[in-house]
Parts: sequence; structure tokens; C-alpha cells
Amino acid sequence: MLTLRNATFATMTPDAAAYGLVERGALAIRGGDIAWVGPESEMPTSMSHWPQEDLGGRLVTPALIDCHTHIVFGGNRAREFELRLEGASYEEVARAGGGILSTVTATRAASEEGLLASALPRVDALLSEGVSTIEIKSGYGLDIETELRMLRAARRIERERPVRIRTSFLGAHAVPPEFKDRADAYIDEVCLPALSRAAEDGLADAVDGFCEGIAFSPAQIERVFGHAAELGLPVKLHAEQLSDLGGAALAARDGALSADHLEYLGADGVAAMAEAGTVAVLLPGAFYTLRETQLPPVQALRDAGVPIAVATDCNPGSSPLTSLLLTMNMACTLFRMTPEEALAGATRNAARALGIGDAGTLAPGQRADLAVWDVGHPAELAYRIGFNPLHQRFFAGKS
Ligand code: DI6
Ligand code: FE
Repeated sequence: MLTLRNATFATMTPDAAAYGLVERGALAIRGGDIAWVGPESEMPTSMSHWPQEDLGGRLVTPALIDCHTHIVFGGNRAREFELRLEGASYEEVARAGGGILSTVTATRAASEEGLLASALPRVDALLSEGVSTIEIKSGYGLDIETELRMLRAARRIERERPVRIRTSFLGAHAVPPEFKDRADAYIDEVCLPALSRAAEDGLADAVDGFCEGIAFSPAQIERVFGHAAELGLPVKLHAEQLSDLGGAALAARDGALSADHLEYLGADGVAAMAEAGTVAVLLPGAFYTLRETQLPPVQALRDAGVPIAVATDCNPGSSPLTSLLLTMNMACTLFRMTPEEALAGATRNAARALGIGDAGTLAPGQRADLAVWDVGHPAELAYRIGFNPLHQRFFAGKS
């Protein structure tokens, strides 16, 4: 049992105005969960004798949640970065066998230990900014064994660090060279069997796909989602990143937790997502890296009441980014989101994009995953660039 005193709390609870701010607040932790939060003067007397920590007037928010990453991978793509600076486009590099496929080669060559060891410094960078939960996708193996190895490495991060990991099976990320021009055969012979194995071994919390001209068609994604439904796994989708194939609407029809990227999302897709309660996960790091000019339809999403999350999309190609604070800044500066929307996007709505009910806000019964910041107001979190004001992080009540 512990009470945190003398702080401002941004509870980020739904429908609360202005970050759900509680000034001169206090928060009580019992058994790793939040027992109470509110103005310090109103703290129940039963809690007033619990051990206490004075936070010196700092700001406390829910710990941050990075709800879309590909943080486990082999090698890096600095060479591709150079090629793109010499004029090649992301799609040209991909079609020439570079891009995702070059990471596939490096990932297949890496051991589980190696994948874990190379991911940990990236994970540490996120944790140092107050992140408590990270979603991690497979999708750089594209053969059964390597897909499973990626997921096992991702799961092991939870044993190495105080962090919660949610895994997504992304077998439908790209067509590997041995199945070139045979995407359907790849789905039948590798993707679906790998998904069955991942589910059997408890390695996947959700199923993702990449619906795009350079990846899989809506019909192919439907087959993967059909198998996910048979296995009882929720789905999410990389949709409308480079073109509008109607992926977000497809995902929404299947009750997807989220549709992600969405730069080319049209009105039909927005309406379908609103209807299904599918979260829009925006990834400004990929938009920035690829120097996209087509903005995601933020105002239309807002108007329709679609919850918006933001995430790093940490991956070696389109978003070699390991700062969720910088991502929040980019969401504001590039996508014109407000600092409050950016913080909600990295807390409450990110939890929802992962189907997690016990994190992302400060309220009784939620896990005590907290970030304590050396700032006076929550807008400062998205406002600063390249500055980390984290003072302390609590993970399930432990700092
Ligand atoms: N979209 C992305 O932005 C990442 N995957 C995807 O489907 C990029 C992956 C990569 O370039 O390695
Ligand atoms: Fe991605």
C-alpha cells in the first residue's frame, strides 16, 4: 500500500474535460492497482495512514502505451535510408527486393537470443519515456519457424524488463521471395499454419495484416481474418497507408480492434470504423520518414467520434523511431492533433487499440502503471522536441 501525494494528476478518463486534471491531488495504490485518486483533501481517512511519497508538485499521467511496433527484427536498413535519399521511393525499394524483405533475410539469420538482445535497447528507450505496455508484431520471418521465433523473443521481453507485452501475429506482412507472385499459396502454406501454431503456443494476442498493393489484397486478408475468428483471436490491420483498398472498412466489418496508418482513408472507411468502434491508430513516424504528403483524415475521424491512438510503428524501414514523446509531438505538428488528443492517443485510446481494459487511465481498479513527469502541465509532453522529462515510472505499483 502506498499513497502518492502533492501532485497534479491527468487522469485521462473518458469524457473528462481538460485531461481529467486533478490539482493538489493524491493517488492510493493497493496490490499493484489504483485504489483511489482525487483531491488530496478528500482522500478517505482509511488511507491516510498508508506509507506516503511526496511527488513535489509534479505531474502524473497514466504510463504510456505504444500500441503498434515491429520492435523485434534483425539487422537495420541504414543502406535503404541512403538509397531513398538518392531518390528511390519506398515502394521501388520494396519491389526491388529490398525493404521489408531485406529485414526478413536478417531476421531469419538471427537466433531468438539475438532478436531479444537487439530489441532490448529499443525497448529500454521506450521505457525511459514512461512506457509500460508495448505491442509487438511478427512479420519479418514469413516462414513458420521464424514467425514463431519472433513472437517468442517478444514474449521474453516481459521476463527481462518491467513491461507488459502484447503480441500480434503479422504473417500477412509481405510475400517472401520463395512465394513471389504466389501470395495465395503463401497464405495457405505458411501464414495460416503459422497462425495455428502461434495460437496453440499462446504466442499471439491478436492478428494483423498489411492490406496494400505491395502486400496483400482485401480477399487475402479476409482469409487470414477468417482463421483468426476460428481461433478466437481479435484482428487489426495496416490499412490505407499508401493507397485506399478499403482495408479499414473490411477490418471494421470483422470487429477489428484497430485500423492503422490510414493516410488514404476515405469517408466510407471512417463511417465503418465509427460504427464498429474500431480505433484509428495514426503513425506519424512512418509519415515523416517516407515524406508522405497525404494526411490522415483527422477531422473526419474526430467528427465521427472514432477514437484516435498514436504509436511509434518502430520498425527498421519506414519508422526507425523509439520515442513515443516525439511521436506525440509529430502527431500535433504534422497531423494537427491537440496535445490532449496526442496524450489520449498514447494512453486511453492505445489501451483500447490493444483490447486492454485495465490501463490507460487513472481510476480505481486500473493497474497502477504511472508516469511521473517534471512538467507543470500535460501539454508540455507533446510540446517539447527531443527532451525527456520523465522523473519516475510505476509499473503495477512498483517504481
Ligand atoms: N507498414 C509499415 O509502415 C511497416 N510495415 C507495414 O506494413 C514497415 C515495415 C518495414 O518497412 O520494414
Ligand atoms: Fe506497422
